[in-house]
Amino acid sequence: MANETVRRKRILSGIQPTGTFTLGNYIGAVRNWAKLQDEFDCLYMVADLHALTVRQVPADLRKNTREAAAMLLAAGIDPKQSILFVQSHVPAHTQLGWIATCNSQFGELSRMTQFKDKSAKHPDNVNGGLFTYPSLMAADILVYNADLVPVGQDQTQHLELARTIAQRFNSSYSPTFTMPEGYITKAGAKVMSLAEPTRKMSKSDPNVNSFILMTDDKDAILRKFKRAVTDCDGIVRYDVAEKPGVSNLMTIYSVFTGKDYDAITAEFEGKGYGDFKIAVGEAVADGLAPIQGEYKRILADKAYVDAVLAEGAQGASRIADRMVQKVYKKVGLLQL
Ligand code: ATP
Ligand code: LTN
Repeated sequence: MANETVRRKRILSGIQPTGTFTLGNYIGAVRNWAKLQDEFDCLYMVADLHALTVRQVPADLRKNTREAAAMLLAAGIDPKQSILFVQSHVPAHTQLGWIATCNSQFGELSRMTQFKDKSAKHPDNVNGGLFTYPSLMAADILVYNADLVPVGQDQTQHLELARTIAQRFNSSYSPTFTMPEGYITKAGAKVMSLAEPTRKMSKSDPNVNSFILMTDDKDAILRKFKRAVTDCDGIVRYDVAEKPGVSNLMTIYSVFTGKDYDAITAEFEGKGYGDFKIAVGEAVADGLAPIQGEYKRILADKAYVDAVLAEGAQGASRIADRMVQKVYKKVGLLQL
């Protein structure tokens, strides 16, 4: 990290190791993380503690955590520039998490749509962690005094709570936490399911045709786009309300080719959705190929990945431990 007299803005973000990343994770979050490294001091974490809010098979969670780290490296996170770590390796998160929970209101947590969605999806496991998840996420951010948090649109409500907690703590005690801002790019903040384009693309969707995985090969990518739900008017035009499926494909195509929506409409004028879908599939497959190559190479060297994570945990702890001490003192916990 650069050591400058004026502190660069700090960035923190996280992703859960609940499975292989989707194209939604990549476009909405991870793709931007790499780009921000030159301008900001960045901390990126694999949020394994958050993953425990739904049941996990221990061996799978371990594997997914290392794979998630490898994928972040493959997608361009440079450990020489940024701090890459696993959430559970930095105890300060849970330490500040408790303080954040005690500064979160029951009503605020009850209103969280992710809590409502996930409780509906797992009615047999509506656990306390699922409920207080946003307080832990607030601690993830506040423990580093992060200025910016690059995430997809679905995280805005959680970010708002982090701001509420920061504000509440600062006015109850004394100015302590930086007010974090969301960093949400316009295009691709919410990539939709290919099967149900009014719902978010999600790696935990049971329908494998609803998402593209970062590890999908070209055949799978082309096949999934070919099956993507569109509409029947046959015109490639951006209109989220009337044409959510086509608009979603246009967003994806735009991200991978740099073309704007008007140019895409012009490109496919007079052609059917068949040609359009093939073009989207090819652009995505070509765009993901280098990342997939890197991913394979990096994952083959587990010792390297683990060394990056060990160093990352140290770097992150250095910053976060200081904040926990400061906060513990302010709230009146006895210091010896
Ligand atoms: P799960 O299905 O397990 O809930 P998820 O696919 O929603 O997971 P997360 O780990 O919760 O993924 O999200 C990691 C990051 O990816 C977050 O910043 C989130 O906003 C972003 N993200 C997830 N899905 C999408 C999507 N469909 N479009 C844009 N961004 C997304
Ligand atoms: N809640 C996020 C993952 C996450 C995160 C964070 C994102 C955990 N802690 C801190 C940004 C900042 C998710 O489910 N997508």
